[in-house]
Amino acid sequence: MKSSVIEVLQQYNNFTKLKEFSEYGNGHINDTYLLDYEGSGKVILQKINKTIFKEPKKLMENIALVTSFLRDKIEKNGGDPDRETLNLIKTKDGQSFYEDSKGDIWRAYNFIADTICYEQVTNAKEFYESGYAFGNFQNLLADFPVNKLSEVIKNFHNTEDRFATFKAQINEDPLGRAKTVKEEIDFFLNREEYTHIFNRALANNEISLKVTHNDTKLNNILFDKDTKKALCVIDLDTIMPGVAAFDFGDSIRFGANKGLEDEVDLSKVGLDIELFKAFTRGFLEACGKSLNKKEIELLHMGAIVMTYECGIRFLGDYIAGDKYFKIARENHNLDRARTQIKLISDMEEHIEEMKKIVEKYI
Ligand code: ADP
Ligand code: GN1
Ligand code: MG
Repeated sequence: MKSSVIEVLQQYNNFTKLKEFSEYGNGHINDTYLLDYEGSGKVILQKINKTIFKEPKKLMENIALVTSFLRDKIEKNGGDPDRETLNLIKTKDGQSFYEDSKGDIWRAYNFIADTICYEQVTNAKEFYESGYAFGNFQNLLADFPVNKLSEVIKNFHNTEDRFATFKAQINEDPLGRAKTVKEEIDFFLNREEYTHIFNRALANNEISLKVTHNDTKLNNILFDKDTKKALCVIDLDTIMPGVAAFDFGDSIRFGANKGLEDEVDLSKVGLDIELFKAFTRGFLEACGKSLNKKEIELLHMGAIVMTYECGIRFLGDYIAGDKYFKIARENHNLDRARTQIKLISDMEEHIEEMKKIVEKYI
């Protein structure tokens, strides 16, 4: 075990009485460990990626505020706050994180037992559940004081800004990779119009900013293993003011894909319209009342724009030399970018159908 981990374990009561310690989960960003120790339950220990999160202490302030707000709400609504929200474990000094001697920030959460975390949807009911959970998450936080939240990654879902970064990455091209992926680059450059849709709608006050999750992948929800109901929304690093259609859209991008995000066989990748329908129903049953007509009308465009944005992030990172997203194999980010391209093409073919599905809820 690394010395930094040993140093961290010493900051918490009992954590050194370890029975088990292992790397855990499939996140692309943080280092996540599962630990099991004598005398009590399991714990999720995470080192925050400080290359990505430049102000990890502010991020931890956000999470401490949001989780305690959610705890109170869930308790008031008669739910189980130990299982329906993340709960930070305090250090011996009563802090919600620990800064180690290298300046890395660590946090510990209660492990939520008897849950399943899916990488791919197995049936429409499950995806309906996930839509309801992310919609409800927005609802629970609707009266959270937004001004208390720090913007942990500036311009996180500003697609115009992401596009500018993408073009800069192509120009810099430190490894000479750009010429090998010209077709993929052109696919995105030819669709620049997508980058303006939401900035324009915000500037015209047609839609508004809400407290959103901003990283609504299926594997950021824990499902109850017995009831198969969505239980807890996790990965709260990117909670910030955002656009409802982006939470909707990122879920569709990941979960309504017939294939995995990094599937190499592109014939397996495409939009599953039944899953799109199921998620839309769940999401809008939970938060439809708080959205105006335009916000509902733009939901399906949120799916295209989020897939586009993620595509330029994956391709840009491939060109830049895989600096941002964790990779497990050569060309991993390129494979991910290609699935996004296939998915966008498929969504473009089904755009009228997607539009009709969301418009039923206006
Ligand atoms: P990343 O930002 O790297 O995606 P996450 O916070 O999503 O990190 O955690 C990675 C994985 O760890 C999750 O997908 C989930 O499987 C698991 N996980 C995280 N927190 C908990 C928890 N409190 N209880 C059980 N599993 C968890
Ligand atoms: C990252 O942390 P994780 O794996 O849930 C990324 C998201 C991307 C996603 C693509 C902070 O999410 O924005 O959409 O990968 N998170 C951050 O899979 O950049
Ligand atoms: Mg995650």
